[in-house]
Amino acid sequence: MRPAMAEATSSLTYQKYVQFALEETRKHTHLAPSALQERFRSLSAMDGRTQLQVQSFESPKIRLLRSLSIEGSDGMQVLDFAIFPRAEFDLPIFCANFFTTSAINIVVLDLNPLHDVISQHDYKKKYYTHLIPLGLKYGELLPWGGRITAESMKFFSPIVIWTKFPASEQKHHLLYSAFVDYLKSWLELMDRASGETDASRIMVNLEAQHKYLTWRAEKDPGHQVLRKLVGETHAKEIIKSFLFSGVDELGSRKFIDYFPEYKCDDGTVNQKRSMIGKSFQSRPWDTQGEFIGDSLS
Ligand code: BLA
Repeated sequence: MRPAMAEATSSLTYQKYVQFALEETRKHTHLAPSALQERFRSLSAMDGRTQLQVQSFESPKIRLLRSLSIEGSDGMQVLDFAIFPRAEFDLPIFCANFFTTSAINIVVLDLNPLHDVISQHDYKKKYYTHLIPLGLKYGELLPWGGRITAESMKFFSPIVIWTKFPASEQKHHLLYSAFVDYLKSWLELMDRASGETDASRIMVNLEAQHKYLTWRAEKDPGHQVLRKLVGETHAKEIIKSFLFSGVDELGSRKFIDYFPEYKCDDGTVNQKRSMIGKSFQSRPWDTQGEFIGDSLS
């Protein structure tokens, strides 16, 4: 039996989120295990104690639903859960990234837009306008987490939940219900989505998803933690072949091709997270979901 203290610190677990997500998604579609599942099933941390768990599936409209959850021996809990649509669909990318230690929770929950929601009004109307009230509700309960880079903002939607909070059971209840509501909303969008047949529009979707994967595979703030847990080589493999699977297959453009401002004189990628250097300290959308922040370039 585990000692009482261990039970107490493990009372928060993101497994519950993953279980809900899989059960709920199965009400809408058939989930077939992805080939990645077998390959990444037995991940283990170098400390011999931290647990890493992965899940990965696909369906007729979903190219990849994948989840990585981590339970550290020191109370660290991580969830990186995403759903990537197939290229025939311009659906948003479902994104839940939660990083928890005994001191702090860092949370991003969003339906990340595949296309620009500031300039492309039709895209915003198609997927977000009806969800603005939901975003406002949770935006108040889980307030803006403070300075965020313009680069990240470009990948966020008007309903993004970006928040930070110290350990709090009440906030975790809220976070769980936000996760439930956002996932249900995404699944309804998926139900309604019909596949694109125009080859050029499929290409545009494909490229947008590839750009997203390229960004996150290079710049995601979680990489450092993963490196510490499983070592440089395994971390790279998890990032490229599991979390952001498709980055080497869906397109041939490289990070510098999409984000040339990061190119150093010697051709390597600048290690800074932000080149634009702007930060958004408060929610840059108004209650109608209109962008009211500084320009993102
Ligand atoms: C911090 N994670 C952050 C921050 C954001 C995100 C915005 C705040 C720091 C910043 O502004 O860069 C998440 N950023 C995102 C997401 C997108 C984005 C989802 O641009 C999507 C486009 N986080 C994880 C995982 C781990 C993790 C799997 O998702 C660990 C394995 C850790 N995130 C983590 C840590 C920090 C963080 C440790 C704080 C440290 C830091 O900022 O470097």
